[in-house]
Amino acid sequence: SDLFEKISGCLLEREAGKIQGLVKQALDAGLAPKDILNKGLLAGMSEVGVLFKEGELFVPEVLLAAKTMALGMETLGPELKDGEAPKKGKVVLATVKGDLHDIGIKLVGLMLEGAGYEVINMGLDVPPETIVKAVAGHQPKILGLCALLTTTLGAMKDSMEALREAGLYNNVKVIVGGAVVTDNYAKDIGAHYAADAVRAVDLADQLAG
Ligand code: B1M
Repeated sequence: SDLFEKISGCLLEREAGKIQGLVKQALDAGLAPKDILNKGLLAGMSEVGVLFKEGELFVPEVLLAAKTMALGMETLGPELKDGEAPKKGKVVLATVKGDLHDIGIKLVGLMLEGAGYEVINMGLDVPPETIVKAVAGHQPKILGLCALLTTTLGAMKDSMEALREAGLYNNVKVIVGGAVVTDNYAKDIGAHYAADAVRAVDLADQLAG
């Protein structure tokens, strides 16, 4: 459908005012929410990433693209949930200290909610001590951590160490993800790795079950 192209184009052009109308149009046209996400929003964001890397887009433009993406996800979010999912327990999510990328973790949160988890998203740039407090306070089954920068991987490890020091490591299963995270890195720091939001839900189901 050319609506997918219009949606990804809207992200590239950073037309924040138009995205919600387009997503709604796609939903009304009967397109599957998952396709709207993958072929529209995520396809657009990945092109933005390429242009950013090549130096053709700059931070303020990418921020606007991210804002556009967030608005699109707001409209799409309720449609990604399948109404009567069973209640599966709590998940605490955070993007680690120093890292200002929060679109991926929001997406992971949406999918987990859709699958029946109660999601507490602590947002971005969350220091280890705040993560520890959230785990102690909410006692979630799962803690999900996200890092998108090579320079913030260390903060992910620090968060795991803080969890151990607080004696909470054995109380919660930790899932980590984000562009720079690998399966090996996850193992090194004592966590489980999910490559994308769909796999994060599968893994949560395995670990929480
Ligand atoms: Co930044 N940025 N950025 N950026 N940015 C990247 C990550 C980068 C790869 C771009 C590039 O160079 N090609 C690069 C990192 C390189 C590296 O370190 N290896 C980069 C850089 C360098 C930077 C700055 C340093 C740029 C600068 O200032 N010079 C700066 C750092 C700021 C900081 O964090 N301290 C910066 C800033 C920004 C913005 C603020 C402008 C903006 C973020 C806005 C926001 O999030 N609110 C931004 C964006 C948007 C991007 C790109 C273009 C897109 C990221 C995104 O939202 N993707 C990105 C390029 C790229 O990734 N190709 C880039 C869509 C999202 C759905 O995907 O987050 O990967 P993602 O999530 C995926 C999976 O990773 C996984 O599931 C999701 C999909 O299913 N996943 C998990 C994520 N979290 C998970 C957790 C899980 C499981 C799976 O379990 C808990």
